[in-house]
Amino acid sequence: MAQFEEVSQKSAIHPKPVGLVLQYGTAGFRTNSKQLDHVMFRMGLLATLRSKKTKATIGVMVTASHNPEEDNGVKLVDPMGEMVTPAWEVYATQLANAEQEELLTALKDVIEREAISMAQEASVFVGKDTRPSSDSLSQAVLDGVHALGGHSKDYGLVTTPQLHYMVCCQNTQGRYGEATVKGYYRKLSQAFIQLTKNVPNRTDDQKALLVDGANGIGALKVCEMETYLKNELQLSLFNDGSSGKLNHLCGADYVKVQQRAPKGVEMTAGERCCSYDGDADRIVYYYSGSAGRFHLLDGDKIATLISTYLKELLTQAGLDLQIAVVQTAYANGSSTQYLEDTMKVIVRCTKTGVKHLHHAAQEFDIGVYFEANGHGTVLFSKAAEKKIQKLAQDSNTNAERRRAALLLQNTVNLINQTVGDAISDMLLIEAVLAIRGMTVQQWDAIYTDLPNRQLKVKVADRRVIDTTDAERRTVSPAGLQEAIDSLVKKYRQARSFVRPSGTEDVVRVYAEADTQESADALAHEVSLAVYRLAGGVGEESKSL
Ligand code: G16
Repeated sequence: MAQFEEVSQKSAIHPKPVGLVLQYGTAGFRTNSKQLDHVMFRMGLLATLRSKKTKATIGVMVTASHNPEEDNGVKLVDPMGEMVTPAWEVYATQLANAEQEELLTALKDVIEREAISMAQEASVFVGKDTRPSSDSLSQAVLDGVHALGGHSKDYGLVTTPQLHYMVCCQNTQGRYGEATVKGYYRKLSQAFIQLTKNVPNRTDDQKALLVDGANGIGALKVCEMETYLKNELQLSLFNDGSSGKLNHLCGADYVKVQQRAPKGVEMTAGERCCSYDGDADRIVYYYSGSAGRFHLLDGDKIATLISTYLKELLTQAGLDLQIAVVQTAYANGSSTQYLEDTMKVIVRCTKTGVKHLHHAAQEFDIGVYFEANGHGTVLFSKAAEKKIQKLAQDSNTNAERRRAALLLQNTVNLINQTVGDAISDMLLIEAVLAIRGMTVQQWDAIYTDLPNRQLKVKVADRRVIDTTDAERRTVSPAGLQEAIDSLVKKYRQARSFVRPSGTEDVVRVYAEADTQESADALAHEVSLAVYRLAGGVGEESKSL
């Protein structure tokens, strides 16, 4: 077939280094950008096959998100804007790792196993972040799409959640929104203005927010959006990419892991600040207390704020919809306790990776999911959306119920339900704080985090660590879980777990306890156990 000849010829321009094997990680392939050209070409091929199979548009985002600038990676987006289905992750791995002369066989194998009609048209949307390597790597994706005769739309520089949004808009024939960046700005800003317009006496101070753009794509995009917000939000942007390096000493991951303010953000006591990550799918908030103490409001605090707000509106609207919060093992113990015991909402724990949280959240009328690192969103079932809409349009209902239903309706419109979205989450948080008349300090005071610490350990092969129970316990290497258990017993209110990262070549260690000293000591001791029992290399442990 001519298509296969074309693939053969074009793949020679994107050759695979012999013997290189890459794993499909937490959010796709991710490694040094120099190793990724062939992977990108092949993901272009795979996205085209996935499009033929689903008869829908598929997305490919070139980004390594929170990783350092020299890395890159790829995220695949399924028809409704969600991460690609796990069965196809297996194909992605097979294609990425097939030696040059085996590529066609691997490709034909996918076609056969999925019974794909090659006559079917295909459409792929492509986006990229601001890394220097993203230009040529996204071109490699496009080459892959075209080699199999697929149609492509290159959105160029967009945030990851913007690309997810475009795919969903396209496949819902515009019902979710218009598949353009302007359409995205218009939908979100209109919802934000609707939500905040009736809030009395919002002062300039209340409208002010400091934003750390991580020197990445989020900085560019939030600037573009600002005019649409009509001064209802007054942003001061730092780390806008004009001088600093992507994610270096800034961005959501740095702030969360280091528990300190990013470089370059000039904040005064009590000012609300937030940080995006490198592709703007995560956000964390923070402020400096009166004694100069740094206060972090991470994904857990965001989930609590949003679920409290939604629960209150549901009660006011008299709507009987089940609300649940989905977290991972990284969720601070205090947040889980508050959600279960005080708020009385259902809490679920899944493995790390938004695909797992997203899936679990789909089981409820309203599923709020957030990883502690700030990656998350809210999902509304179709039935829940219909009930909200019906009530919002019902002129016979009483004013209070109707007001609550209208707020819920605009909240649905403000949320990017396809994936975590720093810009959409930021607008939602700002709207909730305004509507509830809350300061960042009041939000922070909802519950007090248990002191915690995250470390990274380098091991020869992180796959030696195998976990169970949503990554809260290890099953291998032998003796590691026992070692963790006995270390945890030494401290009060303590918990610790380890897991291999799916985005970096490290093992992650998490510990929490009643004091910061104890959390630090526990994390350190657990790191040493990992180093000893899981084949540590180089420095024993480090926090970045
Ligand atoms: C990705 C995933 C997140 C995950 C993070 C860290 O985020 O989308 O779900 O929490 O990696 O994963 P790991 O601990 O396995 O390295 P991002 O923002 O880097 O794409």
